[in-house]
Amino acid sequence: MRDIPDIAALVARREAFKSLEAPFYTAAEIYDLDLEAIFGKMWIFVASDAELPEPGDCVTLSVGTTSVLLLRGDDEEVRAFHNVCRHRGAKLINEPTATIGNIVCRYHGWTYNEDGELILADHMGSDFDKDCHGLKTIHVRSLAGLIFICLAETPPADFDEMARVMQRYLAPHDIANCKVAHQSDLIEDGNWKLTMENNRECYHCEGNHPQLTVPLSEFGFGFSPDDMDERRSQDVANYLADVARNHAKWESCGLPSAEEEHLSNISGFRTMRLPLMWEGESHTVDTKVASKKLLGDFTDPKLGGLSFWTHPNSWHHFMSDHIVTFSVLPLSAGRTLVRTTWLVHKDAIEGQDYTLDNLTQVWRYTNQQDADLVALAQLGAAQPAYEPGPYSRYTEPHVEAFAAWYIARMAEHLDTAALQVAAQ
Ligand code: 3BY
Ligand code: FES
Ligand code: FE
Repeated sequence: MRDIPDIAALVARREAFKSLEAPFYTAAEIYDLDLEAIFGKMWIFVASDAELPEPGDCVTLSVGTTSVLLLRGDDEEVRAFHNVCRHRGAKLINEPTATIGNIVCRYHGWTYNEDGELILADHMGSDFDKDCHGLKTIHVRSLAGLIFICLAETPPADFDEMARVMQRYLAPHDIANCKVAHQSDLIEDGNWKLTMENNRECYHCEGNHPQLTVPLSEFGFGFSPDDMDERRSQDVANYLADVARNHAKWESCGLPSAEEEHLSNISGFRTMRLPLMWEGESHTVDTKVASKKLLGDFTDPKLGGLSFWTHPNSWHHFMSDHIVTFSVLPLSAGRTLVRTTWLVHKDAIEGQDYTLDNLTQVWRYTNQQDADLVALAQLGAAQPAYEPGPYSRYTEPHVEAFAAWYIARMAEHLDTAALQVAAQ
């Protein structure tokens, strides 16, 4: 057994542009702290509006040890509650999805309305105060139909900045008029940070994702200047000219496309719209749209791919015909849930406008390939020979942005925790 040095010391001595020390990936103590410092404090992407389209629709999910209940009310707003009865604590909704009127606890029938107020509790006597026993609420925000929650009492205020920038990028894809075509839960045998790090680079793409049309330029070009022979320089120049042409075209029809990078914000994020490889229309194996019913008011299938990445746990790809959202939720130090959801226009008919196989193929394959890579990284991090290795400045700048962001949040959390102890 290796000793785990003091977590504060590990945080303080992290070297920039190197992967993290092993305990960050393997130690149960750091996993517990991640749940407190990151998943307990930051805005976490958990679902989209399309997953609970009607009043009464519920989605439940676990963020670490916390079970969260999302419920759409009669006013169409989504509310989030701790999924725990205020009587003797039974879990209220035990299914991943449900459609309900009020929230009724199965144990002794305590009943809560859509605002979480306790409205019925038999046999509690006339002096019992229902008002003190409402469900505990959780902060929730919808960003153009992407639902984020924050378990902290006071959530990071800079969500507003992300919402302000992203609203106009996402709105044209009209999530409100999408439905879920398919959702998959993949459990990766790796720490959640390895899942995120893997997602923030495409250094591994050429060798591992043969069917992926995501352009390398989303992640930086992936070439160091020393690797740029004449053919590559020409390819990059042609690609940049193509990007400029497409951006001008898309912007002129109301589709924001320019890169926005705010990865050192507390609610850190990045977005850009890029042409797909091979003159593609969508993330499909033949690169054509997967669904004949285009989203929103779109008439042109060739709108590239708008990608949106958020710290600490999500990424999304928006095409002309479908949207794919990814939510990363930690299960233990060495296990992580990646929930992928494919959205199509709500009027698209399966078998007629799209087939599930064609719609999901690229990301089914790619996710499995990424899961295999994450598992290898986890196996390596647990070995005695592992030591933090160097990130490429050219292909892994966003991996560094994620790691630096994570370390900064941990440092803040440990500082606050130390101050709280000192004040006691
Ligand atoms: O999984 C992703 O979204 C990224 C893009 C390509 C592969 N992967 C690192
Ligand atoms: Fe819910 Fe008793 S635990 S009603
Ligand atoms: Fe990948």
